[in-house]
Amino acid sequence: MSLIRHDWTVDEILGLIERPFHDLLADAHNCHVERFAAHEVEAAKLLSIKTGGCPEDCAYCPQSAHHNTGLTPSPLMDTDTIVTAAVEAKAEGATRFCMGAAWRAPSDTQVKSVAESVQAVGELGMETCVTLGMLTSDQATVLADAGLDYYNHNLDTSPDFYGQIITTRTYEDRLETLANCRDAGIHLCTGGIVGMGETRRQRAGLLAQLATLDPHPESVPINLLIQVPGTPMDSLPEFPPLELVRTIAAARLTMPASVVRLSAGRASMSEELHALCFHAGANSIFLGERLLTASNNGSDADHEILGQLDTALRV
Ligand code: SAM
Ligand code: DTB
Ligand code: SF4
Repeated sequence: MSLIRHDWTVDEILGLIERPFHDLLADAHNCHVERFAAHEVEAAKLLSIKTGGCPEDCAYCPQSAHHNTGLTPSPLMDTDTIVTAAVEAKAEGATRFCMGAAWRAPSDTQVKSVAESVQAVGELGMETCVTLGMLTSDQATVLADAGLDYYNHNLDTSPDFYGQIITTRTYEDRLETLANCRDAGIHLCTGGIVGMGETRRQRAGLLAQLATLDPHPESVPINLLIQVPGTPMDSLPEFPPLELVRTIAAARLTMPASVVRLSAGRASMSEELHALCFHAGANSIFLGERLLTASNNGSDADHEILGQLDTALRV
């Protein structure tokens, strides 16, 4: 059984990413099947509960008020509307419901309102996840008391590339929010984005940050940048698909017990790329036509792909 380690270095992870492709994939797959069923993926469903108008300047994000992406902002949804969407998500096969808000940091009143929704969604028998921006420890406790299972807060990239992507909040701020959630007893969902022009070493740098958290994040989303017109990242070169596979394999090998989610960007991925990512250790997806604001693969395409791979949604 592969060891759970928290002392990974950037060089060591870069060495993994650069291994001969088939050796890397074989090791990652063997590591995957030690702890997970190879023919099963977790299904989560996203809902944007507060959309757009965000004061942060994240260069990739269609919801930042700094970019003109033509998005119509909308205020925080009420609990009834959220629960209706969660009931639908459950019927589609999702076991986790993830609620996302385009905030830099919520107010205590906003956290209280989201906590009510978390409790109501939890009562449906679904796992709950929210992503609301920076949280204080008191706010994390309010959400934990409402039964929140996961908090999603991505590190996004390596510390040395981060400043080129976001200037309105620091890497340290992000680590502090993660620590506040961990201390409140909430599981962590944290990962990043590939395809933003980072180097291989910087992808290794992101994984090194995640894999030296102790304990490891329970859930690690790997997003492929969706290039949204109107953001400063709307005309970058296409990310080489096999680099995504290498990144997922390295995530699997460095965090053997974590669920690795093939997150944003699946709508532009071929069946073959999906297959390689699952083989390399990805075992979670977002279901449905929409992520927060961007398009997702859609259930027909997903049924087709999962069927061909003899893979089922985890129930
Ligand atoms: N505002 C909160 C925050 O940033 O912490 C929560 C919502 S934010 C949209 C959640 C995550 O979505 C970001 O951290 C980023 O990793 C991912 N994301 C946003 N736009 C993306 C894009 N165009 N392509 C890929 N991932 C994206
Ligand atoms: C994560 O890592 N990816 C999801 C979720 N966590 C919140 C969000 C992807 C957002 C893609 C762009 C959009 O839909 O606006
Ligand atoms: Fe705001 Fe989150 Fe988008 Fe950054 S990623 S602009 S914090 S919604």
